[in-house]
Amino acid sequence: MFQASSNLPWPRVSVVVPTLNEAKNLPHVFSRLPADVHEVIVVDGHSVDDTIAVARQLRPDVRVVQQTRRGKGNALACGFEAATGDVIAMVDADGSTDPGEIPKFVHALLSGADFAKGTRFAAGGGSSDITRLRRLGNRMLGAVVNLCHGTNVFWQKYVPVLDLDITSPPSPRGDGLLWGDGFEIETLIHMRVAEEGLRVAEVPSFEHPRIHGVSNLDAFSDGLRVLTTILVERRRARRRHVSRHRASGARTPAVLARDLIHMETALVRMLYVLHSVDHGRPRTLRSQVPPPPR
Ligand SMILES: Nc1nc2c(ncn2[C@@H]2O[C@H](COP(=O)(O)OP(=O)(O)O)[C@@H](O)[C@H]2O)c(=O)[nH]1
Ligand SMILES: [Mg+2]
Repeated sequence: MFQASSNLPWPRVSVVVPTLNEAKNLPHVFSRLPADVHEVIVVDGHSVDDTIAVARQLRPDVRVVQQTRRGKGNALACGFEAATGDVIAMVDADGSTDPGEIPKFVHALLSGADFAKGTRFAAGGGSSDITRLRRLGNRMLGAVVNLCHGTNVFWQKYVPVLDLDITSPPSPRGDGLLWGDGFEIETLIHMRVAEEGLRVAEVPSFEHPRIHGVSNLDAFSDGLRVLTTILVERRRARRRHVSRHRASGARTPAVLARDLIHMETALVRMLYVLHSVDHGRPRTLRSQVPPPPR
C-alpha cells in the first residue's frame, strides 16, 4: 500500500497504557511487550487496586503518570504528552489487545504511513470478544467512520494534530468529563487524523476478551457518545474548513448537514434496538465510578 522506506532506522517506541484497576491483567500485558521498547508509560485513573505497585514490580523502569481528569481519553492524552519516543503505541491494559503486535504497526509506519490503526475485521484479524449483535452494531458504526477500537500506533510528531486538552479543569457538571475524555477518544482521534489528511494504514489485529474484571464501557451510552463524536467532529472539521477558506479568500461551499444528521439519528435508533435485544432496556446513565480522591 505504501512505498517501503526500509532504510529508516527502527524508531524509539513509547507504549502508552491507560489503567483503571488492572493489577491482575498487567502481568499478562507486560509479558507481551516487545523487548526493545523505548519506554512504557502507565497512565493511571486513580486505581483502587495495586495497579501501580504491580506495574513497578513488573517493570522497574515504568513511567507512571497520573491523569489530569477522568476517562480513558484524558488518560491517553496525558500519556501522549509525556511520551519521549519517535512513535507512540496505544495499548489497553485488560489483555484485549496484544502488545506483541506493535512491531507490525511500526512496520506500517516505516512503510510510509503516518498513523497505523488496528482493524478487527480485516483478514488475519478478528475478535472473540463480541457477540454477533455487537459485531453488527460495530459494522454499522464502522461503515460511517471506519471505526476501530484497539491498538493504534503513530508518529509522535503528530500529537499536536490531535489537539487534545489536558490542562483544563474537569467539567463542573455531570461526570466531569470534557469532550474527548471518554471512550469517544479513538473515534475522535481517527476523525482528526483523517481531517488532517494523514496517511492511515489498517493493520489486521486480533481482539481478545478482557482477562480479569469487567469493561468500563457501556455499550449504549458510550455508543451514543461515539455517534455524537462523528457529528461533533464533522462540524469541527467543517468549521475549520470554512475558516481556512476565509483566510485564503476562497468562496465557501455550502454544506448539507441535514442528511448527515438524519443518517446519524437512524444509526442511534438501530444501536438502541440492537442493545435492547442484547441486554434489555438500555441504561442511559454511565455506571457510577467513584470520584478520584481529592
Ligand atoms: N486511566 C484510565 N484508564 C481507563 C479509564 N477507563 C478505562 N481505562 C482503561 O482503558 C482500557 C480500555 O478500557 P475497558 O474498560 O477495557 O473498555 P473496553 O475495552 O472499551 O471495553 C483499559 O486498559 C482500562 O483500564 C479511565 O477512566 N482512566
Ligand atoms: Mg477492554
